Order: sequence, then C-alpha cells, then structure tokens
Amino acid sequence: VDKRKEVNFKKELIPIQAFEMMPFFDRKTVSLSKKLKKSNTGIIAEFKRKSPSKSMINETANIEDVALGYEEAGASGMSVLTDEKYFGGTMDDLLLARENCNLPLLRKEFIIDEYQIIEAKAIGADVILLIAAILTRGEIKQFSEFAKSLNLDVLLEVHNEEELQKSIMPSLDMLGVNNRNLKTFEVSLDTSKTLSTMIPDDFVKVSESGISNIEAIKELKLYGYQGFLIGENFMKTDNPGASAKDFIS
Ligand code: IGP
Repeated sequence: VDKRKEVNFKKELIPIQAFEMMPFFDRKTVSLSKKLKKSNTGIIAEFKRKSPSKSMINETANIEDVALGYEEAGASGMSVLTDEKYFGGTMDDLLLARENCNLPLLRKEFIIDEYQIIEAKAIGADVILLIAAILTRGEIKQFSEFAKSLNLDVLLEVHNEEELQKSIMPSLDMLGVNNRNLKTFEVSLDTSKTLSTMIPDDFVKVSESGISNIEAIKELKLYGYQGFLIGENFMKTDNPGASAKDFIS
C-alpha cells in the first residue's frame, strides 16, 4: 500500500489517505482460510435480504442481531452482501456486522475495481470475493495480489472446470464452488463434488449455495470441503441466528 499513493477509480485518482481515515482501515484482519483449516464448523453464514432467484427472502432481519446470532451459533465466518441492486445490501450492513461481532467477514460484492478492495478493508472486511465468471485471468491476478498486500483473504468463485482452470494461482486462499447455475438458478451439490478433484490441495475448498441440511455438509466433507457458505436456509426464517444455532448444534 505504501508504494501506491493513489487508486484509479472511474478515471479519477483517489488518494489512499482518504481510505485510511475510514473506521477499520488499520484493523488487523483475521484469516478465514486459516480458521477453516483448523477444526471448526466451517459454516460461513450469510446475511442476504433478497436475491435474483428468490426475490425477497427477509425484509425485517436486523443485521446487528443476525451478526451476534451467527457468532453465538458457532459460525466460522460471516458473509455480508453489499450489493444493493440485486441483493438489497449496503456497505453499512458490513460496517454494522463488524461492530457487532468478531467473526471473519466476507464482503460479498461484484468486484471489478481495486477501489472496492480498499473499501472492503476500510469497512471492516477480512475476505473479498472474486468471481471467475466476470473477470479475466489478468484481473484475478491483479485483484488477488492487491488484496493480499492489504492482508485480506481471497475467495475465488467458480461454476465450472473452465473457470477453475483459468483461475488457479498462488495469490488465492480459498476456492469456492458455486452450486447455483447463474443462468438457470438451478442448484446442484454435484457441481461441488465434480470440481473437488480438480482443486489443488493447497487451497481451502468452499462449497457455496443450496446447502440446507447437515447431511449435505457431511457428504461435502468427504470430498475435501472445509467451508460451507449458507444464506437462504438461515435468512428465510424469522430468526436467522437461532436457525444457524439449531443447524450447527
Ligand atoms: C449463499 P444460499 O443458496 O445458501 O442462499 O447461497 C451464497 O452462496 C450465495 O448467496 C452466493 C452469491 C454469490 C451471491 C454465492 N455466490 C455471488 C451473490 C454473488
């Protein structure tokens, strides 16, 4: 960071100092990938108000209560959508989650610019998501190396073998297989099972989407998965924190 005085965003140069004044820029991050390697629940519980596949999931849940609830439930990490258009999330949601729990936080966002990575750090995230389907190999390299320079963990998301092959590089910490087909919204855990053998052992494997019972997790563990990203199954209830607790215990 010291070497970069400015970040290019929409052709404007924004001084790094502007971000350093944001509340959590200097916070020491917690590594989710390291946590997942040690024995724990592996559950990354997500805060998601709505989605393109289900429209409204939960209109009333309060992020502060949910963050506390997920932590109490024994989740290994929390994922917070900050995309407003499709998922009804905001950056304030992530800030509030940071203020209310100590879990490693994943900023769930469509990252297409370094600016969003600095922003993630400044609002208290520990992990960023990079989506192979919308990035070139060059961008994945640039963004993941930049995130590492800020001590953020990187979760790279893939849907198929082609995306996986184009993305593998040492600056990634976790490889996430999304079980939801983005075109049809269909969910199948077979996607995780099939791709598992192609993921080198040096990456923590995360299975994402459509996980709704503990049997699925037991099965995915046999395929080497150590992280399980779960949103809807918790968020569709009145008390997502309590649902996570029931699920985990
Ligand atoms: C959670 P589910 O089916 O448990 O609600 O899925 C998470 O995997 C999903 O929200 C997700 C996502 C994404 C959202 C996975 N990758 C990329 C937005 C962008």
